[in-house]
Amino acid sequence: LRDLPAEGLRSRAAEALERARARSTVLTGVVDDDDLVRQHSKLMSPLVWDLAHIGSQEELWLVRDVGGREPLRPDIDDLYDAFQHPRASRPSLPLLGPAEARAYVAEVRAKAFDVLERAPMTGRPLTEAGFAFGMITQHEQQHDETMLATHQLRQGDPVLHAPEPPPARSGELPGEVFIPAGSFVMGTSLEPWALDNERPAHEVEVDAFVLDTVPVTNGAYLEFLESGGYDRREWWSAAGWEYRSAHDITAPRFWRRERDGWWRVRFGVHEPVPVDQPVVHVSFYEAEAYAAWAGKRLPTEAEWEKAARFDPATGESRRYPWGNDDPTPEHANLGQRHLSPAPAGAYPKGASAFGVHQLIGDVWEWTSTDFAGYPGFRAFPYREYSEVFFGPEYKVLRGGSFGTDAAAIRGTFRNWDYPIRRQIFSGFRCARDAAPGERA
Ligand code: AVJ
Ligand code: FE
Repeated sequence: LRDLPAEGLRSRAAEALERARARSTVLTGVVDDDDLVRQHSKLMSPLVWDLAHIGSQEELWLVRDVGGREPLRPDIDDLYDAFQHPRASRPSLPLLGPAEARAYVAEVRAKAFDVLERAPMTGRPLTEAGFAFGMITQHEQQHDETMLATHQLRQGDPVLHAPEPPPARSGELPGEVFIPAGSFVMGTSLEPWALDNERPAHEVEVDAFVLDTVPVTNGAYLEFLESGGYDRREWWSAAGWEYRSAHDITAPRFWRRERDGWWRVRFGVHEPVPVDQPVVHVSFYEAEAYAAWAGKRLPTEAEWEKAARFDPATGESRRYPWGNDDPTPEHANLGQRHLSPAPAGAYPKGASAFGVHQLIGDVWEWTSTDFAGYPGFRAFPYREYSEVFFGPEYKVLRGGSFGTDAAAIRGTFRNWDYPIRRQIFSGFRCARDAAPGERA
């Protein structure tokens, strides 16, 4: 991307923006207006808020800032400022209705494309290599994933459809992979559309450790559950036990015990829990309890990124587990191409240099690390993207889910959430310290 001429950057940006809009259009087009304005969960905004908020951010950054154009709707800036109104209160705001919201985002998009045709692709940090366009594309895709999570919370018949994910293709994989001690380069200073919290590249020392080859599957998780894992205090942290008890958490979100075993509801489809798929919709606290039960722990964020990016043959960190090429459907389960995680082992071509599978796509993976800035962090272009969330109350998640678009994920990408959250497409894999003298 860095070496592309301005025209190449413009067409990349245009394609990425169009793809995001096609997805937003599906997510807000398959339900009726009633559904768009309804709040499906206190944790989520009405879909119509996300839609106009997407347009509002695009107006702020592309039309006004990059383009220097006149505001279209300065009167609605506050309504769609996520910091002025918590999600729970958004349905009672005088929001744009569905038709108005659609007209607004279309009008903003037409202006943004006009700006894109003329904007220099260098000269100031915001436009360097088309950054602002990449940032707004990722913002729309992030809200698309949020809207997909809202769809999962919605009651009623299925409205989204997609082919089944591919089957496992790897045969028997080793359960764990050994990662030798040594430093590696974490984060990036080069990736042009990387967001502020992924920067700068910096060297990190990591002790030898062992990481699960694949994310924890429903089948493995069921063993924890069936062995009374949710009722055994010893597996839980103090905060985790308090959360589990206060909310009577007894299984992953959307699971139900029936006469013949465990079933789940997935985008309106009622189905037996598929044992070979990674577990999804678990909180950090459940992940932590499972890991303790398994005699393991969650990986740190640095361990996760080293396993994903470090190539011991060259000593370099790659953009993705499989190398530097952008993701294809052969590499990872991304982009809502399927409406569930794929079975463990379904993406052999996506394995990392160390042989760790499915680090990108399928499920977001909880790490044990609190969200914080890297050494030398500088908020860009606004403190409210990352910096205001730094601190011990948020845990980092890595790797993206089946609902994350390729434009919004890479080996350095960092997500974060409260440890109690599980309406997101969150799963995990376990790690452990290497035993003295161990070498897998
Ligand atoms: C990075 C997913 C935590 O959705 O809260 C969207 C992304 N920031 N609009 C979120 C984001 C501003 C953010 N996460
Ligand atoms: Fe946003």
